[in-house]
Amino acid sequence: MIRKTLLLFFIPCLMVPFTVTADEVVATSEAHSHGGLVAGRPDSHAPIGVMGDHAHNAGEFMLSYRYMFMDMRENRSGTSSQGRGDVLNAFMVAPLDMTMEMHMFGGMYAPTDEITIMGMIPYLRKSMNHQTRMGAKFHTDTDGLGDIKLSALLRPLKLSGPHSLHFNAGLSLPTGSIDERDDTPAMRNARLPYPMQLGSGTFDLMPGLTYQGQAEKVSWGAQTIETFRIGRNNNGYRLGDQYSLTAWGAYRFLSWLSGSLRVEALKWGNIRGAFRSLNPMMVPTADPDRRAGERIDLLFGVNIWVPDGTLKGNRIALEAGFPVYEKLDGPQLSTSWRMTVGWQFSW
Ligand SMILES: [Cu+2]
Repeated sequence: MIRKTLLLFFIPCLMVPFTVTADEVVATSEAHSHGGLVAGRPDSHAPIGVMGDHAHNAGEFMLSYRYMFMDMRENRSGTSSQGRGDVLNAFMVAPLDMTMEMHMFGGMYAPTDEITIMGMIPYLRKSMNHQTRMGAKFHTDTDGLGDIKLSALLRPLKLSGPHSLHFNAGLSLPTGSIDERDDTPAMRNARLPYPMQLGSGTFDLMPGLTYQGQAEKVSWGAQTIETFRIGRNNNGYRLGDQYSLTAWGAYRFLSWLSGSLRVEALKWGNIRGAFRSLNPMMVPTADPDRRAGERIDLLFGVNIWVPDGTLKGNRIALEAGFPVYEKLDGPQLSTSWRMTVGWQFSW
């Protein structure tokens, strides 16, 4: 349903480039450059779901807020879906659906043109519905601080022309709880399985590389960011490493409005070690060998940038999408759709 709504909304947007005439004023006089790029346009930032997409020039600050939502439903094993009966044949409990919400507060500052430092503080809320083999349904919830991320965006070379390239050097701190509990039919205040925890419990290195390019009406970019977990956490396990590769294109409809289309490929591993308090026979989310997967998402976005007036420099953006391919070491809940909405202001 939501997938259809997204397509119905965005397909007309994609048609606009062929119908709209050039009626815009490019605010070039006000534009400062991000590397070789014009910063004063809506698509000088990547779609809002991409983190660490742009560096700043010396002395610039930025504040941001993002709200992210992810909806997961139906179990999947490999690329085929599994009914709850299939899951309950092998486990005492089947997850039915899950939602994840994140409020993310971010700050950026560039002491020099070559280095931008960035911090992100997430607040998470997770909610999962289950059914037992006996037919009872129950619900678990967690919320709290997630893993704080610190990054340096390094731009050692200025590319000639409208191109920009930077390295992402990120570190994720184990500030999110890995001791979340809630009531289940089997036990009051039970330890919750891996995907309901709020953090990795380990220090994680997040290296990456980001490229962006611009032309008159269009822009494009690509980014890869990896997550490598270090050691084991206090509960004796390490989440799987993650690999991501994304590429996008954006079209500037108006001086203040752009639309984007993005593809993101994700791959993540199984858990090493295990938390002894979790019984992997009880529910698939408690099994460290049923966490890995890979996915390709298609995402549609809108960026708005205020070129003048009292709100000058504010940005508002929305991006939403869904998987077009998904393969899971399951049974594992399948991603139905996700979205990010955000606000950014720099000075
Ligand atoms: Cu910024």
